[in-house]
Amino acid sequence: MVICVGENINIMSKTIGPAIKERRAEPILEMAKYEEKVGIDYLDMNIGPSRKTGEEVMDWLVKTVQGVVNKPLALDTTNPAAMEAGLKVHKGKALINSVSLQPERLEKGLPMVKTYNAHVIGLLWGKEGMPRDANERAAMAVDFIYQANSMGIPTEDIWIDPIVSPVCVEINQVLSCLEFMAMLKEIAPEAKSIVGLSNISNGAPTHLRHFLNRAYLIMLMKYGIYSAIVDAYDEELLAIAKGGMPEIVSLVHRMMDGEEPDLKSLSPKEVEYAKTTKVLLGKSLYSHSWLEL
Ligand code: THG
Repeated sequence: MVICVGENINIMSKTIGPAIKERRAEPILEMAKYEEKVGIDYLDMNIGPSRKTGEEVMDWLVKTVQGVVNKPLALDTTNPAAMEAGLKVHKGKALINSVSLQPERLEKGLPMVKTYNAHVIGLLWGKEGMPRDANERAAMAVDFIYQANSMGIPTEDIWIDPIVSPVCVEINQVLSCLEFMAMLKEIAPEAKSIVGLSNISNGAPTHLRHFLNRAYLIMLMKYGIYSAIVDAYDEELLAIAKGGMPEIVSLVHRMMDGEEPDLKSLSPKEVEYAKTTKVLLGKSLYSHSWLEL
């Protein structure tokens, strides 16, 4: 079972963005109720940097959504004042999305985690930006956990995010996140983990994105991923996250162990997963037409 954080309420969405700006609750509530209905565990409230009106927006959004759905929220903003405004009105234990390893982020973020007794996503983004490989991710995770623990934040409340990048940009980063997931279990077994799953398919043709998202989730599951920020409208993805489709999961995991299945012996759905897994393992080169090759 993978804990699912619904990504759909975000400022970049064509329907939700304007609704947030105009404080129109209806489209947001419709989406929130849908996310709850399909079994989403946390709803991400992504308002972006929202420099000017962040506090007002987050206060309104948290109250509005928790007025109709009985779920904890992930407060997704880089504006610390907006974060705090959301935490003040949130019911239950919130998930702070996120605190990075940049010194000024840690300084403002960690005290809030403590004050509001929240969960926190530890985003592995440091002074020099994004980590380059699994070892840098491991070192940053240890650093984050150490600094949070020193503030009295228990490791169980820390959700480490290795920062997934698009497969069409950098296959080495795709592999490095997988490798890091295996390492995290050794370094800090009590820590939780999370990824922004849809990042993997950013830049891919829209109708093909879910193939990449689903296969990558299965791959991360091999290393015990705890949670993922996901598209709540992808039914097949949610089924996988909740323990369904065991044959497909087994096929992908066997391929990760080196098995090379004969595509002619597979069902059409299995072929989709097998081809996508080969791309995500770096064994075939990504191109927008990878499923047709
Ligand atoms: N880690 C953490 N938080 C995150 C991310 C992460 N928050 C933001 C993002 N990454 C996860 N959320 C999304 C939300 C939407 C999309 C991708 C990731 C997305 N949306 C479509 C698009 O932009 O084309 C559709 C937008 C729409 O709804 O119209 O791809 O990595 N901690």
